[in-house]
Amino acid sequence: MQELLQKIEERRARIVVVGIGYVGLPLVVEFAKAGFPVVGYDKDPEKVRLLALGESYIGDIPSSELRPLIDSGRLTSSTDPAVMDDADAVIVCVPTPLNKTKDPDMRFIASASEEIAAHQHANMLIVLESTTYPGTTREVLVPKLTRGRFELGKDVFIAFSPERVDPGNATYHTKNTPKVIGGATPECRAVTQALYGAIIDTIVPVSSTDAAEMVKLLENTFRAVNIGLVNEVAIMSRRLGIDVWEVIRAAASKPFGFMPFFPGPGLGGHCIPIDPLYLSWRMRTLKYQARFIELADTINSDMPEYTVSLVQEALNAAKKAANGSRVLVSGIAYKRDVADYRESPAFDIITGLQKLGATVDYVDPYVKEVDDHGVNMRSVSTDVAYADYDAVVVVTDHQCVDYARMLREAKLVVDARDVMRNVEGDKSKVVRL
Ligand code: SAJ
Repeated sequence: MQELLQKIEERRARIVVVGIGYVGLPLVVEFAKAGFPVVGYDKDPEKVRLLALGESYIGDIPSSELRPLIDSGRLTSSTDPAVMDDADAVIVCVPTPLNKTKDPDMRFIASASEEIAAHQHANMLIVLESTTYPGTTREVLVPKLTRGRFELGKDVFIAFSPERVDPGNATYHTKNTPKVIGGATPECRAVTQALYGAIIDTIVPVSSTDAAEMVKLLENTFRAVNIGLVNEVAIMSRRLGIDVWEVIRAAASKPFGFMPFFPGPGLGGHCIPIDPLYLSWRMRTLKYQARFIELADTINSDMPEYTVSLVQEALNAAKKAANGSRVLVSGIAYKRDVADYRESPAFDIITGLQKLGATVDYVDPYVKEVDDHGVNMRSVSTDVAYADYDAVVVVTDHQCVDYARMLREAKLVVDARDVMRNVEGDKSKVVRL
């Protein structure tokens, strides 16, 4: 352990980050900036090629930050797992999606741990950052990475440390976001704390890898359940003839004991709709039903269909059938000001409108084309003539869109993000969630 601590102290520890996506890339940058020799390892040759050229493919990381690190030789990339042969620390940042039956898909974690085991040597630190169910590190990684070859806390160190990347967040980045760390043993936690302490301002140690795994799931379940709550409050408010957006903003004036969440057309991204289901799945194996998680998932998953029904109602009020109408979806990214469209509710909204017989286009300044969830389309031009459509539905509230022009030109706007609240104009043609 001392030898490893020494290497970390002297910034000589060789670090391999497995998976250089929106979590792994900022990590390799921070470690390289701190002076460590770092390899970004990924199965995707395109990411490896772009990183080697110092060309960023993640919105939050400018290429200008990558190039000097590549030129210095401290940061390299590879598709060859053999780079782990002389790694002192391996950090796993691979996806943890759900499969078709909404159960955890552990394929990427299993493959990464197999590869680490195949290239493992004494005195390695392995940290799992991928969001997963409590018990994964202890039940999957520890057996595979000790297996009678290495002794935990002596010549192999294993920990879990959840990622807390918020894509598009201009304030919080890897370095200034506190990092929770749980070690498989106290020695494992000490080594992990030393490593992350070299690049992150605040470290938050917890007592076990299970606790650290649960911290992350609580964080994201907290969001999913509260978003599900306000989505249901939106449905209730509409039936009561109350403006839910006004109510939430007024409730947010309470300086304590309240945190505003806002309704929307559904829950997107590869974290919030997915991570809580890792916890509810785990609880089912223990014969316990995680009711809040499942209820929130039901409500959040119904929001795209609810949004489609609002469009249909609004067209009907204008004496138009959805069937044969032309509808423009404004925004296909899963949240504002990002180009990521994974699990975006826009897909179900588009296919739902098409099932009603509407002709649907989408416009998104960040997403030129999509081929996902049964939708294969190109964005129309951002100077689209809104008047060409019978209805425009705002699904993503990108800040760069000219909503005043949309309000002037559109015949009808279904506003699922309250973007029209402060826009001057004829609000009689706006239907709000
Ligand atoms: N959403 C709502 N209403 C809200 C907030 C969000 O409908 O009040 C929707 C968004 O439009 C989006 C989805 O929920 O479709 C998720 O949004 P998000 O703001 O949680 O953003 P993510 O998924 O990119 O990132 C979250 C992180 N976000 C914040 O903390 C603000 C954070 O929870 C995690 O670090 C990250 O997931 C992760 O990787 O787990």
